[in-house]
Amino acid sequence: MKFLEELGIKAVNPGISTGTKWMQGSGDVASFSPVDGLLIGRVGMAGKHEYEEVMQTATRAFEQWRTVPAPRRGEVVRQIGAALRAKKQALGSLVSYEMGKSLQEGLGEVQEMIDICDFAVGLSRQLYGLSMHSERPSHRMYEQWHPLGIVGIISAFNFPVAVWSWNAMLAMVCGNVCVWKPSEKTPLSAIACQHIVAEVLERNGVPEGVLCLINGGHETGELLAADHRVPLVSATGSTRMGKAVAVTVAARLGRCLLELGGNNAIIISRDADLDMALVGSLFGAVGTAGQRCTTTRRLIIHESVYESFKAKLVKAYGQLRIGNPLDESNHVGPLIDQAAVDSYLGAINACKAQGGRFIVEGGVLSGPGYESECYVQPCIAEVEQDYPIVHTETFAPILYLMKYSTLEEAIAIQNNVPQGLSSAIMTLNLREAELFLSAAGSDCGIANVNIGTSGAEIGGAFGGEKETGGGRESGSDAWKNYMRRQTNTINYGTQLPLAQGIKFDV
Ligand code: UN1
Repeated sequence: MKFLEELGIKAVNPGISTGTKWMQGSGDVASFSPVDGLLIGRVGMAGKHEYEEVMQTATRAFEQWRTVPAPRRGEVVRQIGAALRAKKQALGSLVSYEMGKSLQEGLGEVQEMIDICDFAVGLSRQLYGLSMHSERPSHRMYEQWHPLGIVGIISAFNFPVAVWSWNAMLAMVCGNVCVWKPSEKTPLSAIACQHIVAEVLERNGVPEGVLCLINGGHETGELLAADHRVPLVSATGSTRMGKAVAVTVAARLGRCLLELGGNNAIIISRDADLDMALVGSLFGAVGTAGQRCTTTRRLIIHESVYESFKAKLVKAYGQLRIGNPLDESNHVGPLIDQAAVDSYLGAINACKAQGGRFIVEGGVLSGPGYESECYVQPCIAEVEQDYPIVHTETFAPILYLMKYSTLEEAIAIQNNVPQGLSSAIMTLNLREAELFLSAAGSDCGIANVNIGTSGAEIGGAFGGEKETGGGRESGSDAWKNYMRRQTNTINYGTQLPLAQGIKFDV
């Protein structure tokens, strides 16, 4: 395939890099495409030796990189953005082929990378601290932000490149160095990114160790979490993984930035524009084959519009085209692998056992075009809010419908799950919208009005509460997570008065 060549992907690829230099690594992992089931390439995996080599190189690189002025660091990120623009089509195609999302979404993911580069470049001339008024004469007090050191980035298969860039581009302008452990399910997309940035690093004489890539198994993630040389571990993935990382990092009082599971709902009010609600629900539920952490998993629908909206939804599901995501006429691609198909089937069975009624049946698709056996039918079940399955995140296109009569009840249902990432209300009623956004409303990190739950812009802080982990990445002031705050008090007078008026004369 032409895009593989353009991105420097070979049949066998070294899996570890400190920037421009590569190490093969010991064993290897094979990356199969869920699109057609074919082997795309093999990738070397890090053992303890390569891990140590990377950490030592990164430690040395930090000593230099932290002294480079932030706008200079921003200039390197600007060039990374330009390199990504040039490779957008190829990288978007690889993401689509290796992960299985539609080409439009693959390209959209690369666009998020480009956008965060632009954002980080602007930030590189800001990173503002505050100044305060000292209570003492001839004193000045302010705060400034310094880089942390090595930032460990653990990313998931569903956004195999964008989530890395949200972390790495911010961390980099802040003066940190990064060690990225991508998902074992999408190692080639990560390698392609590393090739793209390597050229920029080389051209700018950026020290080896500033942007490192370390393909490895879960033990590599465990090493990062336990390593006292890594002051911040930013991890995206399941709540189970996040809890394990959090415990290990907390035991050494390191910092974590967690972006974990979601169980996102849209409330569809009787005052909703139902056509708009349909578009938001449909893309939210079946886009990326239900494998976004922001995927719409629950619809909480007002009883007066329940039947009419259900009919619209069922009709729209009937028109979905499921197939090769690189073919732009298809809406839904495959799940990532067999394990994902198994958990999809498991959730459907559990839902039925708990009393769920499927109004659009699920199932695994077979026949020409579906040889990888990873293509599934997006499905819809009518449920009660207290079914255990409705409180679980299944990374697949299964949508649960529930009915409500008062908005307070709908908000309670929406909040009554362990996860707290994204939420939305579809309404043209101002009172409803404002109640939903108020302190008595949604308990999620993201709450939208007349927009679905997925597809957040990079300019906002991205992340959620409760079992979603509490972290915020990407826009707004998320950069502060990648820096340490220092409070400075300077005395330019001839006396040394103590704070709080304390006298200490001898
Ligand atoms: C994720 O699924 O891990 O809001 C990230 C969205 C995307 C990011 C999702 N911008 O759906």
